[in-house]
Amino acid sequence: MWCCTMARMPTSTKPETSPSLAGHLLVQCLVEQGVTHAFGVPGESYLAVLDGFHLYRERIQFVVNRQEGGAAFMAEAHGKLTGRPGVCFVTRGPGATNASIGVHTAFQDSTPMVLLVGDVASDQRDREAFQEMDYRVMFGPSALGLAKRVERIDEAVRIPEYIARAFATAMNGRPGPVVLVLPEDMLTQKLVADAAGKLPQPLARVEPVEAWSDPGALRSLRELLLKSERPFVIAGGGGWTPQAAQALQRFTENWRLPVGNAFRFQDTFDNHHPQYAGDVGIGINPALAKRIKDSDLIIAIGPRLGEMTTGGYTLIQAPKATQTLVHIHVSAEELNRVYQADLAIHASMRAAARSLEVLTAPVHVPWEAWTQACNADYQANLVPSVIKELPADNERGLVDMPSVIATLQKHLPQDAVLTNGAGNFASWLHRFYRYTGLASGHKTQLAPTNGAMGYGVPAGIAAAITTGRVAFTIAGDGDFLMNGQELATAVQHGAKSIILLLNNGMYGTIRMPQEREYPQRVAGTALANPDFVALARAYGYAGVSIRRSADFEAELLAALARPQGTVIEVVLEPELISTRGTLAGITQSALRR
Ligand SMILES: Cc1ncc(C[n+]2csc(CCOP(=O)(O)OP(=O)(O)O)c2C)c(N)n1
Ligand SMILES: [Mg+2]
Repeated sequence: MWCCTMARMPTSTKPETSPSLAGHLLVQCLVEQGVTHAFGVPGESYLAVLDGFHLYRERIQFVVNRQEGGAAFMAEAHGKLTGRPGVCFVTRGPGATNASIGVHTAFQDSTPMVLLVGDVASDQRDREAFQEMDYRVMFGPSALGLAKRVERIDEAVRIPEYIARAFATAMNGRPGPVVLVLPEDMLTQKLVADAAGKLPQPLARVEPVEAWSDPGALRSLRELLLKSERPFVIAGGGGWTPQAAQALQRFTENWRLPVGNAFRFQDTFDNHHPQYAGDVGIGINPALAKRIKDSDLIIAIGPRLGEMTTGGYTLIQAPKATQTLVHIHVSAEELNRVYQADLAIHASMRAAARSLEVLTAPVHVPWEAWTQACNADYQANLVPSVIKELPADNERGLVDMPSVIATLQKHLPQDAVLTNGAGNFASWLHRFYRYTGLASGHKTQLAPTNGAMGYGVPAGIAAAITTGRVAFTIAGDGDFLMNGQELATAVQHGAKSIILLLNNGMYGTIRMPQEREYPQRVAGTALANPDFVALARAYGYAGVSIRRSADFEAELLAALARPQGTVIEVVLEPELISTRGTLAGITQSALRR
């Protein structure tokens, strides 16, 4: 299993006293699974676990958050970064409900995660005791659910079994979240030695199980490729490692295939590669959308082929694509669920990529020009659209966002982690930033495929805490305030992130279709914002505000150089609603209808 470089890897291995409570054993089991950081908000329901964190403080850090939504997002981001389950602790009812957004994100994004919930004592159960709720009903597994599995640990002696199962379940097949419920009285049980005088011991670290591609199916894939004229690879989904991404690259190079990255898996395949075709997501390059429609063979390696990656199931029609469809996925349940594929291959990404890279390619393929044209479309889309209605940077706010992204590209280190939540502000990054592929050794994008607002700020902080790499977040004014309180978490833990906050005074993503459907009838989308610079400073971040794109470079360099985090507020011209047009343009075409 691969892992990130741990910035503050604890050193000593032995606790100063031995574990004596169930809560201690639980933390000991997490340490055995290789967990170095757990995120959470405390509750009186799991004080014995907190005591376990104290006992094992040299080996595992409990990162205390300010809201469980932020904590769950940080754990999810940690899972995305490392490929191992991110761990989050919350208390019952209110804590668990707050954390649910991170569980949903881990589910839709196929990220391994374990949420542990301190619960009411067993002798109070089923009376609607204080903050009691039914976690199986709330998080209960289903095809459209929140968690892969929900279990309760009733006996201290079985903690090692439940933790090992939770880690295996979170990583096996399609990765996802597991919820473990911890009754308060179970956590305070004294550990009892067995007849041989031995205390319960953690089970060994679990590794995800590989699913190998069927050799017959690979032969069929080769035949489909040899019959194709315009093949197209879509890569993405969970479960990738740098080695698997390298093997994917060799496969696509051997066969000269164009590759698009699925929605918010933009770092699966290197964006600088001459066969890269662009990201298959929201605000897709129209030329790329046409390529996908025109292709005669789609090989989806890893992604679920969700609504955002398929242009609302139009680029690839559900349930039966007009193109020949090969779907390679790590979960048997996902295959032939939404799409009836012409060829479905059940394999983990590591195994699939290793099988694909040894699939013998012919010396010449007929689609060389097609692949080059796909890349040319991508390159052309990097050239900013001319938005005629806008003057140069004006007194109302900055307009040259493409130059801001170009400055980022120039100065961020190659392994910087870029994070974002949900909103039109992210489209600048999605369209213009060129992510380094996972093949170079690092995951560089943390972004929610479930479109959860408020993800970017905690994800950036989690990346800083756990990797020590440069963490850069782009946020909207709406998005930032959903989890801005986690700046306090960053400061408390000595973590630094750089946040570019695009302030357009509105929930622009909603205002855009509002203007299209109900022109000039603004309701519920305008925002009166706080002083973001003062707010950042109050938390202990540096705060600056700019109105001209020319001022961004100096502020970015200053932010990279300073020891603490920085919020760079960009006062954005509200007309600049997307990378391709203005609000006024939308109003005019709506009124003409
Ligand atoms: C948790 C959550 N709540 C609501 C939404 C719906 N939503 C998507 S984008 C958006 C507005 C984003 O506003 P802002 O962050 O200011 O970015 P902008 O669109 O202005 O660029 C809203 C309300 C969501 N995706 N997630
Ligand atoms: Mg906004």
